[in-house]
Amino acid sequence: DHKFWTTQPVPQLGEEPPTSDGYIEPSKPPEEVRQEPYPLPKDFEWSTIDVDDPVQLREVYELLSANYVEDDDATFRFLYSAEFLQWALKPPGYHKEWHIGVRVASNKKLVAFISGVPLTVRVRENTFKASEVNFLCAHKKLRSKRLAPVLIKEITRQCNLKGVFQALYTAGVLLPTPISTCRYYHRCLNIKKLVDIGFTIVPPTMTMARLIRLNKLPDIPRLLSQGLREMEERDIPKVMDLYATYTRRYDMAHAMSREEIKHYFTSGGGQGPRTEDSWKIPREGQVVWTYVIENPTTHKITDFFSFYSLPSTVMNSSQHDLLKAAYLYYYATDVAFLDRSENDGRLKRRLEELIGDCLIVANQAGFDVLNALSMMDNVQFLTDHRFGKGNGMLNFYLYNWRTAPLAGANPIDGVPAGMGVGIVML
Ligand code: YNC
Ligand code: MG
Repeated sequence: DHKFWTTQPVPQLGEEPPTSDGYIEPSKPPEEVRQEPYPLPKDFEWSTIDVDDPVQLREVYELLSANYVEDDDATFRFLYSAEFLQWALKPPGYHKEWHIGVRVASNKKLVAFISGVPLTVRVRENTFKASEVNFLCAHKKLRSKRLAPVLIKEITRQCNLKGVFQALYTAGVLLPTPISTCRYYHRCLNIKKLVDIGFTIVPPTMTMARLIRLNKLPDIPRLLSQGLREMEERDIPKVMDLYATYTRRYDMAHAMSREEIKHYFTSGGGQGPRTEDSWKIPREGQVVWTYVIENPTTHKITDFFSFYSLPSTVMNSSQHDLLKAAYLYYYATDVAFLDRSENDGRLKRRLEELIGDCLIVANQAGFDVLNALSMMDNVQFLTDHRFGKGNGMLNFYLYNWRTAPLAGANPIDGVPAGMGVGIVML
């Protein structure tokens, strides 16, 4: 029984799916929102984190690197870089009040964190402002002390003070009540290393050499001749249009402004001037990688794809400390805008071409694996591109918003290719 979650404006487990969409609790005017921070256990104090201060950013980085999300077997732990945290926590319109820390009063050590960033989200036919809540973390020594509910209530209060009453979040744990549950898939790139660290195995009916051969990728992207190159600032208006049109196909999408397109696709550490063949140069500290296809004759941007870098600490290998993982981010293609009759398999083929090049680029850049979830249109290419089904699941949640579960997205479980979740959470 969820002592905390039963008190919150979320659909409770086992409730009938709603017949119409809408809020659970009405919004309040700012003066009716609680004005004082929620009380913390004695010996702890609230601390707004200034992520522009390298010292404070470092403190968040260190808290997360030792205490954030691990896989079920405690072999890997997410290692978000300081550059990544800057990028994720400071999108256009961010509020520093939504970067909330908890410190030990006596020595000021940072022991817990939660964050929100603003976004405009569309869920089916409703579009509203919301907060994307992420990086909830309590130090390992402070677990099971009911600190998480206090952090969640405080971030809710801070969102409410800015007039935001809805939120979006993901978690591996099952809470009341997911709008969708996606599975992680993994495309192995560096087979030898992934076997060494126990990320994957050589199946009993195979040899290492054969496994490597089966997963071998070309050195050069196939779509170079069709105009593949890294995205540049001048592409922003065209990518924005393509993104907006393509994401209409999903039940839930992030309505991105021009500034957000710029931020999420062309900023983050390591961004720099592009040269003709810069796709093959891995840049230190780069967080997000975006490629467009510019038709050489019409100069239209017909497609794009992107991925971000999120390594994990390898906790029990004598040979390797770091799993270099790339995660598939957003993509779009104008093939989707064709009539259904004209389209007829062309979308699937185009997505396979795009993701094929995404794999080549990620491999050339030195990533060990490309991860993707069973969301967006991913089910159309996961199997053919040799993504393996992972153990991890990710639940998607909305706070203070009712909607029926989003279309399923797991072909392996016999559900048709989903047009459900269209938002990638970092
Ligand atoms: C979780 N991940 O169920 P009940 S994901 C939400 N998200 O409450 P305690 C969680 N709730 O069931 P611990 C949760 N994990 O009794 C636990 N809970 O009603 C609930 N791990 O609190 C749990 N990061 O403090 C229970 O638990 C209550 O000491 C128990 O702390 C939890 O960022 C945690 O996985 C996660 O650092 C801090 O385990 C700790 O275990 C930890 O006794 C490793 O809490 C890192 C980790 C979570 C990653 C994420 C999204 C968070 C979303 C939070 C919900 C936001 C709602 C919207 C707010 C804004 C609204 C507006 C406007
Ligand atoms: Mg606790």
